[in-house]
Amino acid sequence: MTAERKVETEGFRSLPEQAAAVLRLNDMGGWTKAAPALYPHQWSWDSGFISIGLAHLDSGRAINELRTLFDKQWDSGKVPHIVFNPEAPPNSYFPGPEHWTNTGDFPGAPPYTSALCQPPIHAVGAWRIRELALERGDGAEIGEVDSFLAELYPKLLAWHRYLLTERDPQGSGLVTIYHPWESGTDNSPRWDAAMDAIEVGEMPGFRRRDLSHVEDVSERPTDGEYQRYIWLVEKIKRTRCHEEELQKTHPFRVKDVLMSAILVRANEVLLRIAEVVGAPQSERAEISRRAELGRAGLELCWDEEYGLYLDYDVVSEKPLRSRTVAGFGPLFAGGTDEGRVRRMLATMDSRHFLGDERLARPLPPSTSPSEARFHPRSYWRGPVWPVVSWLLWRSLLDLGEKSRADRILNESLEQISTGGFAEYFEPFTGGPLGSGDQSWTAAVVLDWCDHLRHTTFQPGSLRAGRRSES
Ligand code: 2M8
Repeated sequence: MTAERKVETEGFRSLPEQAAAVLRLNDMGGWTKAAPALYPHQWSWDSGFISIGLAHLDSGRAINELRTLFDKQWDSGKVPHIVFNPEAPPNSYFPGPEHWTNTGDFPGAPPYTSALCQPPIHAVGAWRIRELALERGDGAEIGEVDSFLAELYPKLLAWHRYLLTERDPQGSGLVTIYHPWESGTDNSPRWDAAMDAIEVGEMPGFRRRDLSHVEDVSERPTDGEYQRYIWLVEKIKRTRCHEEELQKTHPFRVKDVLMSAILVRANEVLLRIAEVVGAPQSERAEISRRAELGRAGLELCWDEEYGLYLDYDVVSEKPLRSRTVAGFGPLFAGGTDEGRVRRMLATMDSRHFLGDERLARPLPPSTSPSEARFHPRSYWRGPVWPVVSWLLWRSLLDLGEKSRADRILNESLEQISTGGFAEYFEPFTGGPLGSGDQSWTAAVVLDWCDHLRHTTFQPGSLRAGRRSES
């Protein structure tokens, strides 16, 4: 990284430095490994968040993070969920490029990419790069960012179009995913009912590579889950990722509320980018329509009993009933009616989430501890993920829920000060889990610390009162 900027904050003085060091550690020149060993490639939504972190340090490098990813965009507009590093040691990650486009079986796909995708946070990252450049007020930097936005805009448009055409033949405004890996919340109970219904057929044997990178295998998905993950990969490969066929026959087709909500916000941001780059009115109208359609689709996923939004299983034609943090996703989209926002906040405060007395800190667990398949150490089945806390923090700030937002920021920074830049944290002990030095954890810390510099909020001041608030 070049010409790194320093971000100073009062209460968590050394955190920005440490966060920058994590991003430096994982920096591969024009892109960033998601984590030093467990994830030795470029992941799509990780890079979106990483661009937000880098925007605080070096906007040129932040630009390159997104540029490298979008260089590998498929002809269809899809942004692959992994861009593989051709120089990574063979077998350092499973399934690697030899299972995906390097087989030559996927039309319109660059080599060294996977055939899946992930939530479209990229426009949000690109816009953050611009916001920070504007704040600094350096004309040359702003010019560089704006010409990058002009380069990125058609790619973002193609990406968002893909998600609401190929991935939404129903025209519902909601994105269909083909694999839990596309949601980014891999083994969340969100997917249990849909995954339980899948019968695994004949396929070549495989060896997992992830388990050697964690202290305790209960922190990762089970072998049974991996069997299904790899079976779904196999099914996608057998169609050569033919979207129409997948939309008819694939055994896992789910409307993902979190991904769809992120897309709504990404479309709102894309509209602003369209204005900056002077895009035609017809495209602006198309983007607005898509954001509106997304909002309308999300409202149909509301569950009155849970006070949350639920994913929808296209195969069984049923909502997927589980209490997970993804159910708050529409807060990130914004524009939800006031009554439903109040209900969601009540759900967040209830014993199902922050009101659970066993929590070490009032931070949202990925899965409600009251869910039957909750597990405090297992990946997306319970642990607290800083990157998800950032999504909620951002949503709460936009809603004007400042004290709730401040509390998430403060508790998250305290947790990371103590436990390091972990991938996720045990909700009852607060201990770090998964990979250390996780890039997106560092990225959101940089954004939080920068926010602290601009507010009157005193870090640490909310801690004493937290029990009575929850
Ligand atoms: C995790 O997912 C990958 C598969 O894509 C894995 O478990 O190997 C998820 O946490 C996902 O959200 C994240 O993007 C990725 C890299 O951090 O790791």
